[in-house]
Amino acid sequence: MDQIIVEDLQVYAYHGVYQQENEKGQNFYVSVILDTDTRAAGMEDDLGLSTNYGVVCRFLHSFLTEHTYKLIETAAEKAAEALLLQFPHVRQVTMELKKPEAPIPFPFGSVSVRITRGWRRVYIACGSNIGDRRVHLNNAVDALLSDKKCRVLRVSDWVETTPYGGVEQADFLNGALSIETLYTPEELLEMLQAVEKKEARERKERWGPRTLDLDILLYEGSVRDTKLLTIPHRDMKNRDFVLKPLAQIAPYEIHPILGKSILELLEAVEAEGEKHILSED
Ligand code: A4P
Ligand code: MG
Repeated sequence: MDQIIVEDLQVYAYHGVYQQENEKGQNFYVSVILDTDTRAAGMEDDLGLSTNYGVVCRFLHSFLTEHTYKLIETAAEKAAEALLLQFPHVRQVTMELKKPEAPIPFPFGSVSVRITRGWRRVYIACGSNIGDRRVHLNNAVDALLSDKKCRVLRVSDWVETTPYGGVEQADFLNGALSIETLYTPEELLEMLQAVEKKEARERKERWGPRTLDLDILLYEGSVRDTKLLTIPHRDMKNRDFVLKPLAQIAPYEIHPILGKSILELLEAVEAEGEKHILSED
């Protein structure tokens, strides 16, 4: 991806653990690498199609002087997030915040933190089989739409499906969404669980009935398997009710472990897997 780079913008600010630093202040130097597509602006010679680096510098300068944090880690974290929320064409930012006058009792060049943060593409499965299922699913979409750290890109049609997993229960309404998010996978899981909770989800029985289930299917090519999270979703390849809506919004997305597209996985389950789809919305 193209980059716009600012090096060592000087900002007199008040970040520090010591009270004296917060009162007297000192010089900080901030560098940013903005990942953003500059092609259209470059071809048209039109600043309106790009991200104005002058405005970025003014924004960073104001942000770092108007807020005071103990740690440069926090100052960088908050400034990077504010920048990503403020400038819609910036997909990722690498920020280095230097503190050359840091209170270190030895001669040194500078001390700094460097972090990379950005919008990550995520696919989410949603399902409901209690109450007004359509309302629960729509409320989930609305919750994501109103969260500033998420941008909803696409929402599939809802599909009516028979229960999978052997528990006798009512039919489901299922769907899939694509979003871009600033949340890490763990933060996103926590946020989705809060949305489930708001829809009065009770966790009783594994694979049992639920007002709303929100599962992370894919998180920007990431693979992880911890006690809390398995990404990609452990069982997605066996579920037509996940793959069918997902194929509608992301047919050529590649499963990072199986190395197959969502469309290929759907075709495989349609050919020889369990069939749970009753009708499309
Ligand atoms: N967890 C691990 N990985 C993930 C992930 N990628 N996304 C952990 C979300 N959560 C993940 O989930 C249990 C724990 O899984 C979470 O605390 C999280 O740390 P849960 O939602 O609390 O419990 P659950 O719903 O009983 O388990 P799970 O795994 O979500 O159930 P499934 O496998 O989704 O099955 N039939 C049809 N037709 N349509 C359905 O939507 N859904 C289920 C639920 C069964 N049959 C169905 C459907
Ligand atoms: Mg779940």
